[in-house]
Amino acid sequence: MTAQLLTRIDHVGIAVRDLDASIELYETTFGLTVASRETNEGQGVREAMLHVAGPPGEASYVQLLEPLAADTPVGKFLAGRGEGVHHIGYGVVDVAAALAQLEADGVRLVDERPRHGSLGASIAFLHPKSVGGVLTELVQTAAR
Ligand code: V0V
Ligand code: CO
Repeated sequence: MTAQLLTRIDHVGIAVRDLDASIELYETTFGLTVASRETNEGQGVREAMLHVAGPPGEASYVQLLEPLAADTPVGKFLAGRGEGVHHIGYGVVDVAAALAQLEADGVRLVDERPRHGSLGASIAFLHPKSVGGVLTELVQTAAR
């Protein structure tokens, strides 16, 4: 048996064409509140985290992602599939340790090392071809 790596659902990442319009949609439809807005050049996105549940460090969010350019992961996704669910971000205790274990288990990694993510988190992506077609993100939240 494999020890449980995923501790919770941190966020659902949704590819959108217009970040401001999508924030407005989630605010007015569901009453959600924006917890953060960031531009992440390394990931090629402008994004917002809308809080759904839980206290900081254990919270879950909807992450709305607008591409900075066509030739970025979210830009290519929008061109190929249109707006919709782009990835799932799961909480892990230690993202570097999780990557090492998954790589040893033969899972295809997108990121060999953790990257900078929203709200100060350390993140890393697993390739959708290794996870049943789902782009999967590991999230280690910032130490409080
Ligand atoms: C592509 N594919 C996907 C997919 N994107 N499948 C499921 N979900 C997705 N989101 C499939 C695509 O349909 C193709 O399948 C195949 O992968 C190759 O697609 P491609 O368009 O040629 O794309 P690639 O290979 O150039 O790039 C795909 C990967 C890329 C997954 C490697 O999107 C990537 O590096 N993603 C990780 C970074 C990222 O997504 N950043 C934005 C979020 P077929 O047609 O061959 O079957 S940033 C974020 O979440 C942050 C900052 C945060 O949470 O804090
Ligand atoms: Co994400």
